[in-house]
This record gives sequence, C-alpha cells and structure tokens, in this order.
Amino acid sequence: MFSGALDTIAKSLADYPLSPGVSFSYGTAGFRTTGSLLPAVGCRMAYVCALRSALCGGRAVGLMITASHNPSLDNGVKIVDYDGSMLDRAWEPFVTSVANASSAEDLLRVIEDFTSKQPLVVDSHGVAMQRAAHGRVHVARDTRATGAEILAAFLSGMNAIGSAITVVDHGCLTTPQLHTMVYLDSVEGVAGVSSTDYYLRVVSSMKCLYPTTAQRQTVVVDCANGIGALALQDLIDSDSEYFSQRFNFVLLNADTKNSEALNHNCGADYAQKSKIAPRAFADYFAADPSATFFSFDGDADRVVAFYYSSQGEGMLLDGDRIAILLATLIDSLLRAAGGHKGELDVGIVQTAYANGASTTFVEDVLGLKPYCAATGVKYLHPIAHERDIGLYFEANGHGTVLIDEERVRRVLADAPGALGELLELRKLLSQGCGDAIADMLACLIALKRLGWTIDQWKSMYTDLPSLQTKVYVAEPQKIRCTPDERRCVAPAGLQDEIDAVVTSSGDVKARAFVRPSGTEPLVRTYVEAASEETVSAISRTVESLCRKYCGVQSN
Ligand code: NG1
Ligand code: ZN
Repeated sequence: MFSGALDTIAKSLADYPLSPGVSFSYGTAGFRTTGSLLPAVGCRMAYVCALRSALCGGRAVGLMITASHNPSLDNGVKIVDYDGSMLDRAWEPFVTSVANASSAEDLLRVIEDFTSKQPLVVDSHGVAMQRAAHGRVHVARDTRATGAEILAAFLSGMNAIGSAITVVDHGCLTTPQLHTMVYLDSVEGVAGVSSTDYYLRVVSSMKCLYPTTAQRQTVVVDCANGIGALALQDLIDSDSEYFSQRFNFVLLNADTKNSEALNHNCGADYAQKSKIAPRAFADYFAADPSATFFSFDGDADRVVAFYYSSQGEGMLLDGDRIAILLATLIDSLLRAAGGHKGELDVGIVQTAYANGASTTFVEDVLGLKPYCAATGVKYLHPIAHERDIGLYFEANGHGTVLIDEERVRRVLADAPGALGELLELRKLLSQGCGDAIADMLACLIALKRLGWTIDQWKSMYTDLPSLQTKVYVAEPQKIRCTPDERRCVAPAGLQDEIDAVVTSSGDVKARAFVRPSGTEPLVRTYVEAASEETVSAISRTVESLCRKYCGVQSN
C-alpha cells in the first residue's frame, strides 16, 4: 500500500521529525505527552490508521487527538478501532514502533515486518477480514491549542499515502462522539456520518426513556472548560423544545476560548481526586435543592455527580455509584419483563480503585458478580463485553453499559416493552467507550424512573474512607502488579512490607495497593480503611515504601 511513495513519505516524515532523546509509547490512553512533541506522532499515525482500515476490509477507523483530563499543554493521540471501541491491544507494540520510526526506510521496514507476521485481522466473530486496497479514517480533536498542529501533521501523512484512503475531519468533537462516528460508519453502515447523527440518536432515546414533562429538572454541569461544553450545548440546541420542557441545563466552566482554563481546578478528574465540588454548585443548590450536579472531564468521556446535604456540603457520587444506579435501572427493566432476570448474564466490572463498600453492595445487595480489571477502560471493556449486559465504570467516572443486542432480543422476545427500552438504552449509551453526556442522561433517566431523589441514590451505601496519592520516584516502572492490580509482584519485598503495614493497623477493612501510572511518570498509591486516621497513617508509610523501593527522584 505504501511502497510506491518513498520520496513523498520521506518528505512528510522530515517535515515532522522526532525530537532528540524523546521516545513514544502507546499506553493506557494512547500516546500522551507535551502537545508540542506530538506532530511527529500525528504524521506517523496516518500509516497505522490507513493500514488498520485496509486490513479490516476498508472499514472505517478513527484518530482522536486529546489528552483528556491532563493539563492544557499536554495532548494525546488515540486510535479508534473499526467497531468503535479502543484499538486491538495486540497492535500496541507495532503502533509504538511506528511512532518512533526515524526515517521512511525505518517506517516501511516496521510495517513490512508487522504485516508479514499478521496479514489478516480477525473480527469479533473470529472471521478473518479481507484486506482492501482502500480505507477511511474519521479524525477529531478536543479544544487544546496544539490539536490543530497535530491534525495538520496527520493530514500530511495521509497526503503522502495517497488517495486510496479517505479522511473525514470532524473538527472538534468529544472522544465518545468520534467513537460513535466510527461505529455508525463501520458497523451500522451509515453514509456520511456527522455529529448530527450522534445528537439524533441521543434525542430519540431520550424521548422514549424520559418522556415526562411533569417537573422541570435543573441539571448543573461543570464542563471542565472543555469540548463537553460545546457538545452538550449543541445537543440541547438540536431539540430545544424537548430539552427546555424537561430540563434547565446550566453549563458551568464552559470557557473553551481560554485554553489554559481546560481542566484547571475543575472537571471530573479534579473533583474525583480532590473530592472538591465546583464552588458555584453550592449557589445553585441553595436556589434549587432538587438540582442535580455533574462534572465532565476535558474530552467528555468521564462524568461524576455530586450530592448536597441540607447543610450545603457536597459529596462525590463517583463511577462506582453511577454503575450501581444504572444496574438498578436495568434490574427494574428486567423485573418488568417478568421471569427473565436469571437468564441474562449481568455483571459489573470495576478496578482496584473501586471503593470496597461499592463492591460489597454489588455482590450482597444487587446480587451481581463484581469483576476487577486493571486500570484503563481498555481492560474493563472486554470483560464487560463478554457479559449479556456488562456495566463497567472506573471510580473516576469513565465507563458505560454494553448490551449484547442479539442475546437480549432472544431472551426478551416475549417482553417487547422491556426489550424496546433496553435497546433504547443501548442506543443512548456508547458501546465503544465512556460518554459523559450519555452517562449523565442515563443517570437522570434512572433517577426519574426509579422515582428517586439524589439523597436516595447517595444513601444506597456509605463509602469507606479512602485516599489516592501520587508519588514521584526515580523508577516507577520497577513496580509490577498482578492482573487485578491489587498486589504488586515486584520489586521483591515491597508487597510484604505493604501487607505488614496494613495488618498492623488492626483494621480488618484496611487495604492498600500501589501501581505505576500508565499516563504520568509516577506511582499511584491507594488506601482505604474504616477510619480517616488509619487511611492517612497507612498512606504515609506506603508512600515512603515507594521511595524506598523505587528510588527518590533526583530533581
Ligand atoms: P493511570 O495514570 O494509569 O492511573 C489514569 C486513570 C485511569 C484512566 C487513565 C486514562 C486513575 C487512578 N487512573 O490512568 O483510570 O482514566 O488515566 O485516562 O484514575
Ligand atoms: Zn477523558
């Protein structure tokens, strides 16, 4: 596919050279680093996207330029697979090699080596796809200043490849909107997809699942000064009659013009890690105690909610709680369908960061099996995908509900009402990745249909006190963990010392784990226990153990 254009490829790579001493790695969330370093990656990813699309029989794939919750000067590049989900993990080492290719010869050798070993891609039914001579790539970016330059580099790479690959540039979209573009094109065969298709789908599901106009609900949304502000406003404007009759949306932190404001002391990541609600939420609560509060992250694939007490104190309702609320909604739909509940495999996938109280609730009260995956939705998604209905959420609010359409159609064939509603929920909720807008709307649907106040949602269980910290050490990657990340297997001795600290606290609920971040050069620690004091004491010791085993950072 690329062999005839060596000069053009060489010129395109020379326009976007690698920076000396910088190497890239496709991690938990694609490539993520200082935005100004990434045009080199953008240019090289043209070759990966073109190849993936061609090897998938010409089905469309996607490229998203975003660094999600990271500071505004960072950026990232992530590939969306042909089915609208994250790129097949088996491709990650290859994608990493392409990103680090220093010359056209190097690039073509890496591609040749890889394709000679893996000539065919197998789809989700195990069927090998025919290689095509053409392909299509949907591309979008969030609101970061460096996005335009990375996009230009990608387009230059695409130009060098030639006309066999069509590029559809969607401008600024949320990450889940781009996933939906790819899904609609590749899986549902929608021609000429655009964000309008996304809005139409959401509105039509809402009309079915949230028809009531009885009481207008105030919904206050902290948009992290990111793309979610623009997308949510576009959604509201796409059917202002429907939305204005049912909701009073208030968009806070919606300044997408000031690039430095992105994620700065706001948004889902800040809210979840600091457990601090945006200050302005309190004023809206004072004006309307029945208001609901949500925070999106910078690319709107994550959402968390807030509860306020009558004393005006905010409390985080995290991804664990969103999963449990949505599981309760699904349970009520299945109950309405009669005796079919036990016939469907419904499961909730969490990570080690899920609060222990939520895991106990899932098991003991909801009667569902909790699964524990490694951090990063690419690890949660496949486990949820194996279920008939798989809910997956990271505590930080990243997640969605996957519904196996064929399976639910079969099991619920004699319950058309419940089946129809489940399929509408499937249409609303991204089947590819988390979607802050859709997840927030699903929470509003659940509260309305269950007849619950936020207070009832919050009162389902009480979180154990917990603390997550970052430790800057010389060699974070020295730490290696078990697949569920609840324990580390290297360096030798670290886990034994963590165990000793936890045991000596005398708190049977206490647990602690450490892991190297996949998106930042540091170690994350997590501790939970029955009391705040025990949590702080264990956390301090675990932090110092990280320094002892991974070295103190020199600067
Ligand atoms: P790392 O840096 O690997 O912990 C963070 C989040 C993940 C996920 C990724 C990608 C935590 C503890 N970790 O990963 O959940 O969202 O970023 O954005 O929140
Ligand atoms: Zn994100």
